[in-house]
Amino acid sequence: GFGVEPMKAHYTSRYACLRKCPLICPNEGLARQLGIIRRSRELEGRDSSALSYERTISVIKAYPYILNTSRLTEVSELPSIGEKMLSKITEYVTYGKIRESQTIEGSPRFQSLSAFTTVYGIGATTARKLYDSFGLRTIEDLEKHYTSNPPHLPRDNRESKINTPAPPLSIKAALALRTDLDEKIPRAEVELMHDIVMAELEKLRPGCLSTIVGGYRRGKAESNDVDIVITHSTLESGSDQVKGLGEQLVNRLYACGLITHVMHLSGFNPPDALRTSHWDSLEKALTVFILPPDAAPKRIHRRLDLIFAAPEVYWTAITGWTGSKMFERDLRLWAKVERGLKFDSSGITRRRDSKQYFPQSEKEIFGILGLEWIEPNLRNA
Ligand code: DCP
Ligand code: MG
Repeated sequence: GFGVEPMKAHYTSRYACLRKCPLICPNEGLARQLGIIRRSRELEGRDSSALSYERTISVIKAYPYILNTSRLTEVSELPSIGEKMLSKITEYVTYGKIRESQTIEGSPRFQSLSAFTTVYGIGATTARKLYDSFGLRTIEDLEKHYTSNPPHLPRDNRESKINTPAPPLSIKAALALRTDLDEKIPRAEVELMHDIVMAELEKLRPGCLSTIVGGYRRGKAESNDVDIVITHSTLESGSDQVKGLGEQLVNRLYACGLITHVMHLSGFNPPDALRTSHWDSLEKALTVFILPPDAAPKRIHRRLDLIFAAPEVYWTAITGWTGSKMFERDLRLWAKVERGLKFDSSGITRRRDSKQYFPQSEKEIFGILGLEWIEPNLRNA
């Protein structure tokens, strides 16, 4: 550490990593309405406006009181809440709804773009192209388009370099899996998937350690995918051992029918549209998983992300993949601006002399960063 007291968390902090943010907040309705505008900005490619909304929503989610007119002055003094955001909040507090959110929700364009981006591999840019240049409006239009025009697919993941026998997820395949991948994963199934993956890994390499991260670790009742960080005490960093373990596990899971597709397998970052958030240099496999026939009455394809880390960076990997995205973004920002440190899932480095830290617990990570420890359940910024 720095010999200084860690900064105390408070809902008025500028940094999401210093705000305790529960899964369900007292102002969910407002957060939801603002979320519609944020989503629309994102779909329209207005990224900086989308980020402003995201920041405001994050601050609202940490605000511990039910908002009403008498609290508007206090809210106007919270970080990230400028005049425009305050007027939307005032509108919500006064009328119980925000006109712009309602207009967006009812707009056919918003509905089409939202539907298109539920297909894995179709990001906002591709969705707009399909809508504007190809005149597509519905998922059925999309199905026709991708069946009749295979050589001209405006795919966001066309650069994927796959080095396993498992097939990549083409837009056509993603369309077929859309209803599956759209279904949320209950916690019990997240745990079952984890146990099945780890049982296979145990046969390959006994004694691996793993943690389920992502929304599951933050307490979400249902997840969109399963994220697992994996290490082994004997893995040497800087060698090809971590990469090798990842490839072996993916090959094995594919061979026994548990993995059906591999969208990405490497320490390099995938093409932009696969993920919009920050990327680290850890080995990762982004896959589609299906439970074995005897494990589930109803088998649904699920998104499964496996992250492989050397033991030194196991805990930074866990912290970096627990999220939320906003919490992670501000963890990096805080470390850089306030502490002269570079934080990401693959480690912590002091900028002035490149000194590296290898914390062995999450509490140690928060200590090095000079932050009060916040439990995963309260990282839903
Ligand atoms: N993450 C990050 N930087 C990376 C990789 C991941 O900040 N290089 C974080 C963001 C997410 C978490 O890791 O909080 C996992 O990403 P998901 O997209 O899976 O999101 P969640 O798990 O939070 O929610 P869900 O999967 O239910 O949508
Ligand atoms: Mg997840």
